[in-house]
Amino acid sequence: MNSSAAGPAAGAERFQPWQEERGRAPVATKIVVAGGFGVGKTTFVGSVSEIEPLTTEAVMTRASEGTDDLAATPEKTTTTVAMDFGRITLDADLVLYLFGTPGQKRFWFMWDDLVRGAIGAVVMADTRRLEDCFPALDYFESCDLPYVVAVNHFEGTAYYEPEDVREALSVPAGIPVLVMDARKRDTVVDALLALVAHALNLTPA
Ligand SMILES: Nc1nc2c(ncn2[C@@H]2O[C@H](COP(=O)(O)OP(=O)(O)O)[C@@H](O)[C@H]2O)c(=O)[nH]1
Ligand SMILES: [Mg+2]
Repeated sequence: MNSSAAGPAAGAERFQPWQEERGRAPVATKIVVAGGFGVGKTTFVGSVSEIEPLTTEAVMTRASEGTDDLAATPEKTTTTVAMDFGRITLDADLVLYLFGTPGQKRFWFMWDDLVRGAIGAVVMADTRRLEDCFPALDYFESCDLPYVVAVNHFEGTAYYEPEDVREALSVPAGIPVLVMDARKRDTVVDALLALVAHALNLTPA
């Protein structure tokens, strides 16, 4: 008979209530995760995604050595060729789809498509090379997309207070700046909650 009736099929426990109850439509939102090469975007999406994150990491070849800046992350041997994609259910009815931007300049043409329909963006920053997130900050300022700045603090590196980072990046007051660790789920969730709250604040009721 139906042998699977005895219990959930393997993997079924990963289904969310909104996936199983007919007639229940979650609010699905799109969020962009941006920042310089090696700042931790793929790690960020991977830490919280409840689906196997779709990532298009490719082993870096000598061909990209001159193109991708490896000075700060010499241990990095893969690179995101196109983008990361993941999903997280924050609340029973709030589902976030995360889209990591490709960091390299040669993929910037994709950004206009990527931000379409997004409610906001997380701009990741590494205090060892803050300037890497300027293009993302400029981009979201210019298209008026709500964003928060998430400093991915690599342990063993100097710690800077959010307000110091705000000043260094000239991030306007009112835009959340927080320090997190892309490998720690709870801090990634905090960054996403800060963005959702910030985006809702900016949306006229
Ligand atoms: N120590 C430490 N390593 C990290 C952290 N976030 C990312 N990494 C590592 O830094 C490298 C670059 O991260 P990745 O997510 O691939 O960066 P991306 O290019 O922005 O997608 C990887 O080897 C990660 O494992 C962090 O918070 N602390
Ligand atoms: Mg990546």
